[in-house]
Amino acid sequence: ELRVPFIGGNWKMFKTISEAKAFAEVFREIPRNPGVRTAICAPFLDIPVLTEMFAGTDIGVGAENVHFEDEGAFTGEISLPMLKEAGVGYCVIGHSERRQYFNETDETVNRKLKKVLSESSITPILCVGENLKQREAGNEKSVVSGQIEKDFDGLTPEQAKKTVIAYEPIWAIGTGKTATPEQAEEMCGFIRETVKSIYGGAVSESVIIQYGGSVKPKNVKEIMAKPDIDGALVGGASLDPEQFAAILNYME
Ligand code: G2H
Repeated sequence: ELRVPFIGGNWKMFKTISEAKAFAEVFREIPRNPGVRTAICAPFLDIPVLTEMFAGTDIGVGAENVHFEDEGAFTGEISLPMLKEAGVGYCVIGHSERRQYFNETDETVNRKLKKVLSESSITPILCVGENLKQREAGNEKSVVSGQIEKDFDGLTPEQAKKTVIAYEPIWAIGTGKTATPEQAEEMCGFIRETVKSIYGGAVSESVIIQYGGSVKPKNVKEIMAKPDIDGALVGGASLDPEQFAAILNYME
């Protein structure tokens, strides 16, 4: 298969170290479909315990953010060398919550993407998506293609290919309002077209595009059946090991 399904968890600001450990103890023992790639993106403090608990398994560990400088007077930030030494395989970049509450812009997202792709083998998970107002005005496509163009600015085709894109309509995040599988597919297909217009078909056909926004065990199968949706980024439902495993085992 050209694109291996990839379903990631995004814990956001949930779980202390001991809670992360308790999750990992249960989660790593649950049988999972080996044909679905997975990773847990977690708060920085939880990363060491997760990499230790998941060593020797096929469960990846990711961060939820990174700074674009190596080091410096940036109180409260975490750099790429720090993530590399911690052994993370993934890093969420540009989540809508960071864009909304922490001043993340397409420019900082672009700098972070370039940094991660040029100086590490960490897989970035780039989040894009429109808000309710933009969708109601019929602007969702121009908003999302604008984000892709700016966030990918200056990336080589090889770098673009390695980037996982998560389409997360902001109006469907943590609201219990899922985009319909048709709406999600339409936008993921449009994202693939946008990538094609910049980098050509070889890149667009191999780039992994996830859908994110209230993905649950009950709706994942229908979402994953869509041809341009290669995976999911799961927030709330990734906090419970049984629920997250049920999502990963959507084919059963
Ligand atoms: C969207 C998603 C995970 P949730 O932010 O990135 O969260 O599944 O809770 O809507």
